[in-house]
Amino acid sequence: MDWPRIRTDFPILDQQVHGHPLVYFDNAASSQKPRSVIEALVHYYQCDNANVHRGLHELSMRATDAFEAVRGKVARLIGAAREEEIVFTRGTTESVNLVAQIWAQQFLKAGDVILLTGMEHHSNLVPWQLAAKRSGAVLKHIPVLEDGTLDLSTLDSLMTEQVKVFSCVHISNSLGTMNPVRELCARARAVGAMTLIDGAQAVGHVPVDVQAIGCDFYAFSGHKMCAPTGIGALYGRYALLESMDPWHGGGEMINRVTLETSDYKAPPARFEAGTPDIAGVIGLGAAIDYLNSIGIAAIEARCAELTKLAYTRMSELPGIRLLGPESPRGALVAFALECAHPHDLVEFANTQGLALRGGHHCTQPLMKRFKVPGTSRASFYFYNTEAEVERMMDILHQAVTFFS
Ligand code: 7TS
Repeated sequence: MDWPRIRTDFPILDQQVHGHPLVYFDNAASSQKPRSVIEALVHYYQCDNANVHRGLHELSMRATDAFEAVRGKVARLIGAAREEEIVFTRGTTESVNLVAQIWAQQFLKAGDVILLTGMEHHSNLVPWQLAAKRSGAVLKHIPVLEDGTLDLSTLDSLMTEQVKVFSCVHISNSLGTMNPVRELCARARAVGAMTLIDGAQAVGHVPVDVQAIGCDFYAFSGHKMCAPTGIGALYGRYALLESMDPWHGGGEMINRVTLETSDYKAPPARFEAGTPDIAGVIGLGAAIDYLNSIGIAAIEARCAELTKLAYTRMSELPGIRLLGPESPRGALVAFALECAHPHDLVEFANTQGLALRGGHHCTQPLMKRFKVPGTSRASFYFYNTEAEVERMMDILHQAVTFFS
């Protein structure tokens, strides 16, 4: 694969920051966008812009065709059985909230158990806390071991008939841990629980097959996989989506409306009230085409290479603590330096043109578990290079000298 050429597809990477070449290692927060995605947005607004679904004129039909074609692309990317199982949302957070509000309101009762893990992003934790409060259900968590993997020995006692919801992150944004989602979903299914996987760090990074995983719902965001911000999706098993009430009321989600009552369209339209983010969806489609042109397996292998190099080189730094399992791991390395607070380190790195992220990464309970106020995190995508990893190492060595 010609990775140096692929890198040139990302115009933003070719710039200086504070007099140094930009090294962008904050991909777990948001990825950069290739020219083809940017051009798809410009093309849509310059040539096809119109509202979808309602128009019989040419532009509306073009916009609708382009919009709806992306549903199939998403379905194929994540192995859904049919494209009607894909609901467009603003991203992972909104997808989880849809399920934690609508599914939970219909099917969760007082005393039921919602089983999560100790490494969930707040967006797969707080919505369930709200659902528990509303329903009287009880929250439980699979603990995280010192090596950053889940303590699966607790499953026999935790995965009981009372568990009605099991949800966990596919790849942890704070540890890099790749959870055995297929096995976990099988265990949850065996006790009759509904399953939802948070795939924010997985889609576009590793091959995802929701049918092989065997989950009921799968949530992800476009912006972490080369698509624009503000667009993502919720996969839901069709029978389940069909059994659910609508979420937002409004245009596009109804069949017939009287002053007193309405009846609702079948999924996915039932969950997509109002004018959607048409440009965002078209951008998501362009991102999927782009990623497929490289190949998700090749992307996974490239990210694993860069991550392994970074992990190995970073483990040589004096006073560093690396969090999460060495391998397998997602494309990130989170660490704590004895000599510097993460925010100070990230500010220091920024003066050298290096974009890291420091803080709790929206996983405060996990930081508490590891007894750190936060960590610094370098996260990679396929357009990063070995030379950038080496440049980061220079900067980290300088930081150790500076702060010690
Ligand atoms: N779940 C995981 C595992 C995530 O990493 C994130 C975002 C979300 C959910 C929420 O995604 P959103 O697109 O709805 O915001 N993670 C991060 C991060 O690690 N740094 O900034 C955002």
